[in-house]
Amino acid sequence: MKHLIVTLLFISLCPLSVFAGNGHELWLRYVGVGKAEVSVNKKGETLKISKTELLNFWQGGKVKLQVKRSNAHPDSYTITGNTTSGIVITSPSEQGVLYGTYHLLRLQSTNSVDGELNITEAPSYDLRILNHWDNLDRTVERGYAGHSIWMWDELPEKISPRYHEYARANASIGINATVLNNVNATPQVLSHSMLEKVKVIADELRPYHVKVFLSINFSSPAELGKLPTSDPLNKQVAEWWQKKADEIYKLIPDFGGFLVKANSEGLPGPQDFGRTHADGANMLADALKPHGGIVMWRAFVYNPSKEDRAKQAYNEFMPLDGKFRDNVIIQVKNGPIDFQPREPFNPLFGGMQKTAVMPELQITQEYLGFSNHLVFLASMWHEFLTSDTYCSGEGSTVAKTTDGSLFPHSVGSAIAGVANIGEDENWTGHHFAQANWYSFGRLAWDATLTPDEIADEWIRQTFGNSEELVKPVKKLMLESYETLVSYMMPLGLHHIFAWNHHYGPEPWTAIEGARPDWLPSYYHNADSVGLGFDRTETGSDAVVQYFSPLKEIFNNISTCPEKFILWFHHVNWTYKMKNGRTMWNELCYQYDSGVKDMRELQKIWDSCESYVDAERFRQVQSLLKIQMRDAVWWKDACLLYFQTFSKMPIPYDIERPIHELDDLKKIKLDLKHHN
Ligand code: BDP
Repeated sequence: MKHLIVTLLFISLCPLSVFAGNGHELWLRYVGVGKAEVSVNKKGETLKISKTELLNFWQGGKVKLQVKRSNAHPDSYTITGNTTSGIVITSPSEQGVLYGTYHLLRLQSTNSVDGELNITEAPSYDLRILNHWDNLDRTVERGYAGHSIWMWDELPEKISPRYHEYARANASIGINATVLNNVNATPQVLSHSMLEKVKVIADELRPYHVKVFLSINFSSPAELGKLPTSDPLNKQVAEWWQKKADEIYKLIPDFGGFLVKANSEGLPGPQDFGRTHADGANMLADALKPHGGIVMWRAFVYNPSKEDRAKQAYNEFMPLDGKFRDNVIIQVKNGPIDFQPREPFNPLFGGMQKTAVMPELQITQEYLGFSNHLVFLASMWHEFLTSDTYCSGEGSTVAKTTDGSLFPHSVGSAIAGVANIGEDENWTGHHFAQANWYSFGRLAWDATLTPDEIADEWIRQTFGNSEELVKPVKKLMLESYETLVSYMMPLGLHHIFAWNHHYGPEPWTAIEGARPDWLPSYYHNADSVGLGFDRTETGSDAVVQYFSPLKEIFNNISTCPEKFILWFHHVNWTYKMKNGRTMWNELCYQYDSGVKDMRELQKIWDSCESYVDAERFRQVQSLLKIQMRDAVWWKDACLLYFQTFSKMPIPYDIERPIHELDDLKKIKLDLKHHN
């Protein structure tokens, strides 16, 4: 009984802790009632939010919030003072004060409010944007957390409380924009009735300074406007877009602009009319320009052709460098193929210098175990952002080529993340997938943060500050990415999934008449000699797209980093790796270490049982079992299949396969569940 009373008391004191176990509060699990006195120097919706958050949750005394004009970045802020004499948050803008407010609350939640504060922060990227791949029927392409949070059927009349919660979560990590709908966009999204719904969402997100964008379909003038063509150089077409832009901005004065997937995977685009990507992007940019909107034009283009798929985006876009309007940004996926577990960076980073380029990361785990696998993506993104392109000598990291430091563009800098958010109670399906949403926001704000720093603050806010918990969970998170790469696609292997889903291993898939570049053998090239894609000078010559000395480093099998060796080389089964093993043996040991490390990660999580609420503990525990089984499945499938080419034994000191290849080949996933 005593226990019950204490619990009830606790719950009534901490309204946000009622759902302690379901994860709905994300990292915003502020406990206790605020004891603050908060003053503001201005009126404003956003400032009011800052004030309320602090009144509700800040335990440390006086806080002064001030918007003060300056030449600093509009989103920047300073936090000074201490809990005795009071704290001052200053920014040139209301949103900057809001970011400072969440920073202060983060310090509180992570037990880091210490002595005199003297913090100055400014974002790495101006535009920190989520891309939802949400369809208007509320299905989510590559979404693994339930249906879309956008309730189009109920809008504009009914407003889900989720919009406001979503805006708050994003603002708390500095995300300041969102594309509401799928890049595979239907023209209907621009119909007037849809725009009225979009307006309501925009109104809900605005106080948190989250700007709304839409993905558009390039054929909209013909399909929605009933024009005879959607040719970007046709006057009527350009006028149609201008009118559409006027209509949008009348409803949403601060609308951000368009995201465009054109001439990609069967979608329409300017090339249907013999025009270039620049013609298409510029026409849209001209329509948005008077309203201050921008175009994010995607470089994810490839066609079945003799040319290596990894080279195609670069070949298509490099000749257009400098030909885009100043309110166009080219949105480029981190790797040259497609969000694989590990890819080298796309050479358009550093390559395109006269046009603004923004990275597109995939937060949703399309190729990394959906919402079943625990993988901390800050590790992958850190590797990507700190990769040296050498485009302006040593130290020209991908981050520097895109954040405006090497190539400033008037449109500003931007970074996008494909959202992993759905209507699941915990937003992301897996509790640890919340950490990937969190990491995207934090890295977009500060691209120099390390995975260790991000994991540390996320764990403390999400699970608590006990060192007995923080230490092991951090280890689990920091090792998860390498573990996944090892059991799925080590040494630079890529795209060895079935062609119609991206979950389990199917390196053997052969479908008559299928596009070769959608089949695994296109990528792994297993034969009696070896394994891997020859992208050297004497192969597809993809290496030529990189700057020296990287080009030479990748081109030479003895200097190519082994994590990419099968990406750039067709390697003999008996090739001697740096550790003296044959390539075949190393492949086996890599898969085996993935499986072994997974077993360790399971143990680590179990050891945390007494520090985590039962609900979250059990859910993660049961997903780790699935992940463990999947790891063995990947290892057995890939080793047994590649062994039919290498004809070499699996080293005797590693775990024996527990499946038969023929049985594995019979597994056909229920796509309704997985896709
Ligand atoms: C691929 C996805 C597909 C997306 C496409 C894209 O499988 O669903 O539409 O990328 O990014 O990875 O456009």
